Amino acid sequence: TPRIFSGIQPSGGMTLGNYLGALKRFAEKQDEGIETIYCVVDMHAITVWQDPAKLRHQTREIAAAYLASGIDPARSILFNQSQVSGHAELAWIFNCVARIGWMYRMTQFKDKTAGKNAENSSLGLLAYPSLMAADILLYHATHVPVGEDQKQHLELTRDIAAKFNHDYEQDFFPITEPLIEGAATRVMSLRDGTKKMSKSDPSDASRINLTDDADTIAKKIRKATTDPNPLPGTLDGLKDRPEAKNLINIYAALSGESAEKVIAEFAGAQFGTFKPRLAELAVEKLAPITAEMNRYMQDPAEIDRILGEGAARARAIAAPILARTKEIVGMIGSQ
Ligand code: AQP
Repeated sequence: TPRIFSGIQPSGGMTLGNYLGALKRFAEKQDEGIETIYCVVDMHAITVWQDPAKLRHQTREIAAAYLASGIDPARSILFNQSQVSGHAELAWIFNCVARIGWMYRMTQFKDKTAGKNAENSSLGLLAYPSLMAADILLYHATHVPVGEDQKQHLELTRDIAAKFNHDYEQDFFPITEPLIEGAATRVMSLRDGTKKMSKSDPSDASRINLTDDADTIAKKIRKATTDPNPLPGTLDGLKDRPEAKNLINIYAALSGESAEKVIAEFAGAQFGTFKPRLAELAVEKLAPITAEMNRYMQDPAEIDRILGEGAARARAIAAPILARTKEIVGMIGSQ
């Protein structure tokens, strides 16, 4: 039976990219009646130093974003990663299965160390994909909904599962399938259409945050980098226009229409006409989520209670899988 796992890092506030590429689809999967396990991956966040008070706040904010976008703790498991120690335990075993060279090849590691001395980044940042494999395989998850940017890490999860199964002559870990679908699997920066929209981008103008108010959203879209030409009538005409393509994709994902339909609707329009329409749509779709997030954030104790309860349910699924893994590896245990 299918089981879905996915996570979001509390390394900043949620962006429109996280929402369209991940969160929005998480709720859809839950509503399809599939077993869903969703995590706030705080252990991933500290691969880059986080201020402790901010980390706590951001963890609750990501949990609030999950809840506000329709994740129902009665139907999905919602928890923060560090409360279930099995993630760290399985990650260690995977650190011994995965090869260092696999980690150096990851484009996220290269991007995050670009222009810096990679030798000075944390060992955790390099090993990040091994912990991600543990997150998924600790629950024998079969499907992982993510944005396009995580595709390479998921391939590594499959490689780790396959190597474990091969090294220990077992058919134990499933080979997980990525679920990358929809118009906005890769939302790009509003300042540079070749870079992904990211919560850790130093420029706040590059992204829409789920906590931005209507005026801020409208202003960021108005100021978004674009070329001077009017919109073409077909997707072909967007080929060498990454900024225009990005705004059309965002419109399509928010409205639930196909990008083809959106581009046909705005054929020949100037950005001066299109941008206010996009801003209006973004505000209409995001304002209710922002309001719900704010409502949840009024009661941090309730968020912590939900996370604690989710962690207990996650532990119950993970415990026999972890115990069996250790047994396969040859570790003595009393369970
Ligand atoms: N720009 C994006 N477009 C579509 N999907 C995206 N995701 C992230 N950015 C985009 C998806 O959001 C989920 C959670 O991502 P994450 O928080 O675990 O880390 P990330 O992918 O590294 O996202 P950020 O915002 O860029 O965080 P930082 O800046 O801390 O690295 C994933 O499913 C991801 O695909």
